[in-house]
Amino acid sequence: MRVFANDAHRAHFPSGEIYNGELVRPFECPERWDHIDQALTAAGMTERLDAAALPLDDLAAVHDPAYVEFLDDAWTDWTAAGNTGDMIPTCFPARRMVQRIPDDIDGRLGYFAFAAETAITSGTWSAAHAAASLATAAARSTIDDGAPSFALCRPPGHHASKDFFGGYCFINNAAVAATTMRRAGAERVAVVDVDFHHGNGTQDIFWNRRDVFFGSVHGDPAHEFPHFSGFADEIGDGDGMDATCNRPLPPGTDAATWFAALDDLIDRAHNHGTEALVVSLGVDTFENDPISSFRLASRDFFGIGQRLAALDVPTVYCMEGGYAVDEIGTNVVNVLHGHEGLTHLR
Ligand code: 7XA
Ligand code: ZN
Repeated sequence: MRVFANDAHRAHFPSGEIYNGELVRPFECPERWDHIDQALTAAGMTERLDAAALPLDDLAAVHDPAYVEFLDDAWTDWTAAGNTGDMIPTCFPARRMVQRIPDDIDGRLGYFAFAAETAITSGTWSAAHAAASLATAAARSTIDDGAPSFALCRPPGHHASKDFFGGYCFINNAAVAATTMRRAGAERVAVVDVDFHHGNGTQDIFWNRRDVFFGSVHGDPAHEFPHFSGFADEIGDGDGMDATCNRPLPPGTDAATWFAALDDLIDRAHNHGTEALVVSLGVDTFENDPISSFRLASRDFFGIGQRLAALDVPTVYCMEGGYAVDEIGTNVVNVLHGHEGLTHLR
């Protein structure tokens, strides 16, 4: 497994996250990356491949240019307005309000956000841009020779939509990887999202597209974040009708039920004619994850990689969520080992 990773992610670490009515240390923290990095090394995956900075114009296939420009300028505009703390959105364009980009930076912050737990800091844009660059490089290398890759993206990406951020995500790394694979010649690409949370951003980006299948197994939005996306009756629209497949599952779901849903998604991806695969790899389905409620054990993560490898197409894994920091590395390595047919238990 080729690993694409660099230290650029460290520039992004907000000082707090609003969680259950309190300002807490963010669950999405740099130590997550460190533990994955260490586990990869311990498992013999010692090489780290870097990526050239992705030209901003290349993001236009995934994100609205006005949104990219907002992210690029956000910290400068925020501090120019006299602010010194992190950028936390607090005012959003809800139903029947005017959907117009405000002049004021506080207004623009709410316009381009969908949730308030995710703050922007001085280094957020450079880290998010670097993560998308890693996803691009991983996708290119995998399309070039067919060998699987893992992009150790931080911040994650699957909640980032065409024009809004939230859920710890700013640029949709998986969508950028899928677009790279399409441009490199794969006629049909699938994004399979195994994170505990629904990948609302990826779904939105490919909603009307037939060439990119999106399948997700996740916590039922009736109970779980992102609350307003990921229901089973969301199936795409227009040319993309039936190219989106959601399998929401209830809190407490066990491994057997979860894997039955994953098998279903993989069948759907296969029947869609998938020639290349992007995996939104969240490991917050783990039984001890602090903000999620599924019950996969560490040994179960092998089965994810094994099943996805059975699709037998060029595959790139993009890191998404997972907050049980002590076990995150083992769980990620188990997926990657499963993909490579290595099944010894860790
Ligand atoms: O996959 N997405 C995540 O892991 C982030 C979920 C953010 C939840 C915030 C709930 N207050
Ligand atoms: Zn998640």
